[in-house]
Amino acid sequence: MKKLIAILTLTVVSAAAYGVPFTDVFTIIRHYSSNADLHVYDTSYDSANKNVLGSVMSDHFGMMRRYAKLQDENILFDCDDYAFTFKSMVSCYGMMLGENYLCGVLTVKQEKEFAGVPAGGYHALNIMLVNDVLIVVEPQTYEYTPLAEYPNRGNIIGFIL
Ligand SMILES: [Ca+2]
Repeated sequence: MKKLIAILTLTVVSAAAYGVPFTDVFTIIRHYSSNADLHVYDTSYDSANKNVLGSVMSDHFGMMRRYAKLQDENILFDCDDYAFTFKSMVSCYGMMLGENYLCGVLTVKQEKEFAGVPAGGYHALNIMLVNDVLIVVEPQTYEYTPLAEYPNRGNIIGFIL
């Protein structure tokens, strides 16, 4: 048992040191969303942890609140803008911490309700690698779930990583 723990620890450490090859990410995404368009811009990615995720959410929420105060309503700032600004915030944390965190924008045919967003029409939200698990994040409510359990995983149109 001790040996198994040591091997598992080494596996996690080596994944953290060298990153996750984009081909592995490709394979996982393809497993759940076989028809989605995939746009991948890096050869490998690092996994964030829950602390980074929490900090990104807190900073993103603060930024949204700060700029929303400047205008009563802007209907053009919608789901895609929330998703791209969230992705940008993750990139800023990656720059600060010297990591290449995986965070992408995904577009989906919203056939089922998720994280407070009702079914119907099309939607944009985020995918992120946290503790070596791909999760789907709703950047308007900050709820998230593993891609494996995301109710619209079969209706994803595209990913920009
Ligand atoms: Ca928009």
